[in-house]
Amino acid sequence: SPEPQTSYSFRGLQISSFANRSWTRTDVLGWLGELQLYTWRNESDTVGFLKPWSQGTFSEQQWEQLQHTLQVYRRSFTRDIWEFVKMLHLDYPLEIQISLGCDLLPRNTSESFLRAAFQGKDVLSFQGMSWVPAPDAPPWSQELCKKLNQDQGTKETVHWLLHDVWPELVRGLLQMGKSELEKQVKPEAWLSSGPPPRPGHLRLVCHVSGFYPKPVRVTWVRGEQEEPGTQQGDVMPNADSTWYLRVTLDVEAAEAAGLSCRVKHSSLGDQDIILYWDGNRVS
Ligand code: ELG
Repeated sequence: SPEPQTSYSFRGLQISSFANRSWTRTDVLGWLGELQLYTWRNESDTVGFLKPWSQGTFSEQQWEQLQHTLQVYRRSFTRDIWEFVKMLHLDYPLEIQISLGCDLLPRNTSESFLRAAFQGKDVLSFQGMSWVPAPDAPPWSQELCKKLNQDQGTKETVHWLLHDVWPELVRGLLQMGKSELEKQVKPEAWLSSGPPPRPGHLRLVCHVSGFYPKPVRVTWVRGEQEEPGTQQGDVMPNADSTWYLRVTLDVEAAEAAGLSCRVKHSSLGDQDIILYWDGNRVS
């Protein structure tokens, strides 16, 4: 059955839109696993906390320093892009997406990355101590990296953020947010029939709702045997930050008796939920 989540990945996502020579905005989101912890909208000078523990174990002063670094970065980034666009003769509008991440690994190690996309396609990443063009990136990406690589100070700052600041922030977040991150909520499950796929057939629907965290396994089984043809839906969000999933199976009406829906989720331990299809039900 799905294990309780033991490793968490931090993701920072930057979305920058440049509509023309003067209109631009940059928004940033920060996620730990499936929880959003930060929002930094273009209109705001400061990074917003979405959880009471978003500061992790950083002191007020450490957080101020990090925020200041990010403020300088956002201003400089915008200026940089305006300059690149002139230098490389690129056309507006343009969309730049930057994603950076940090995964804590066993034995106190961590792995980080930063990559950027231009018009939805990878253009460059930060590797070790330098900017590297993405495979298949446009030729100007070489030129861009060469230019970026001349700024030793910025490379050091990026390295420091990726390899020192972020892992330390994430460690503190795991500590301060422990109870929320390890929260377990049991699913409820029920059966219904959907619109018959064709005459003489039934569509059995197994609904599973209200569970947390997201990983779940729902199958239609006959005895212990998993039924082929099970259709997994997408896991959908409920409004109360739990999840919902439906799993359907089309069968000949005569075959429906003896089928059951089995739900495995970390909150249930080994006690899977098993719901039996009632062959006599009126659908
Ligand atoms: N440097 C000021 O990413 C995602 C976190 C990056 C944090 C970088 C922080 C460093 C910084 O803000 C800018 O540098 C000057 O001041 C520094 C001290 O504050 C140092 O003294 C430094 O030596 C000095 O030059 C600097 O202007 C930097 O270039 C800002 C943007 C860096 C950056 N660029 C970037 C561009 C990243 C990904 C992709 C792209 C281009 C995408 C495609 C374009 C068409």
